[in-house]
Amino acid sequence: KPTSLNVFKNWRSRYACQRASPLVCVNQALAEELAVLGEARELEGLRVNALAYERAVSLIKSYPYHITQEAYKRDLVKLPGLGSKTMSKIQEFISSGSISESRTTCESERYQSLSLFSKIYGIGPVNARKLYDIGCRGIEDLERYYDVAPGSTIESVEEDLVTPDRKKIPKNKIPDLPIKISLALREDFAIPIPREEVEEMHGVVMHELDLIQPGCVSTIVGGYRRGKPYSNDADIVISHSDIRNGANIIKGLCKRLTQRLHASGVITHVMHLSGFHAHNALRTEHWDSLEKALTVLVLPSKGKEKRLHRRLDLIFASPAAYWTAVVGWSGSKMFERDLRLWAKTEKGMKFDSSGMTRRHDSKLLIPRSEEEVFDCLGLEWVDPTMRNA
Ligand code: TTP
Ligand code: MN
Ligand code: MN
Ligand code: MN
Repeated sequence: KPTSLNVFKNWRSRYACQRASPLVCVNQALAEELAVLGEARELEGLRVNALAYERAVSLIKSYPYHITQEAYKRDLVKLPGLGSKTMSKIQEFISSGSISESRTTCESERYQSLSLFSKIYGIGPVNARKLYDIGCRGIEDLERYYDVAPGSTIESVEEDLVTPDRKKIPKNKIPDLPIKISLALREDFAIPIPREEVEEMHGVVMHELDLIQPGCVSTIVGGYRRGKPYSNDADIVISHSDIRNGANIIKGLCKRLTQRLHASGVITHVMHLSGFHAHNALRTEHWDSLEKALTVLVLPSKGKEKRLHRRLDLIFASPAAYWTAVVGWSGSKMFERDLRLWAKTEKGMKFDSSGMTRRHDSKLLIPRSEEEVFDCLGLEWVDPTMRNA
């Protein structure tokens, strides 16, 4: 069904968290063409330039009309945050239907390699460039460099977290564990996960959790919640219904559930388990203090159907942090970035997945619903399916 234009009424707003951003927008081809330039800058370590393009993409995603010369002159020139570089690229797209720099970029070997490498979980732009500089071009080169054959068995867990009796491996001996796992399982990971399968993953996880701790509550977050028909992983935020004692109940539950699912063979690999130590390589701006497990799961087979390895992220929050965790993990990345920026610059508050605090007196605000998170931040409600900024 067509979305009412009224949903998009805030398209002029500076912050992505004030705007409606659908999964697929009216000017999708332009958005994708600009996104290439943003990604290329990011891969080259030009964060500020990348952000300018990412912001432009995000603004275009919220703009409800087809971008023509007329619309450009009437509306785009007045938008905050569209710089002259971006504007000339948009001009070029309006007159020719593509952006020449985006085309050249897509064809360049360097972009193709860096882009491919950075899609491996655990490889960021810095790492990708290092690999390129020592001569790596394709996935086979990475397999050689990291000494992983496709489908090979990788020591599946971090240290003694899941197999307590195993001899403790010093951390510096396995710095590339997530990368090795991602390489070994890349053929499975390349196949996107349909919504029904995300729901099945959620069902299996919550069934097991209920056996060790009844009364838990959960929300599937991430791209699934934003309406993506296919996801790269399943992200689940979990808490407990006991508002008074939930924080104690949740403590340590992430590790217990992960151990249990690993023991029963549902979780095959653990890339990261938080609360103990954090892999610097995996640190992102998103880091929060919640307990989480970044894992790989294989669903029990139905009949003779072979199930694929799937990425599964479990995030545990106390009842007080549940709704900020749900908002903080629903994304998109740009929506989250502007949520934090909005909270800080416009409201004198600090927002992250683990809570909202008023900065002048450090008071922690405890929302009882997702709507209350938006209320506390002085934001109009944005439906999760409109957070694809
Ligand atoms: P992801 O699972 O990495 O991404 P996604 O769910 O949006 O899309 P897909 O899995 O299909 O590729 O992250 C889950 C959410 O966590 C994401 O929607 C936003 C948030 N997040 C950040 O804000 N910053 C980050 O660096 C990461 C990794 C996630
Ligand atoms: Mn990466
Ligand atoms: Mn996800
Ligand atoms: Mn995820």
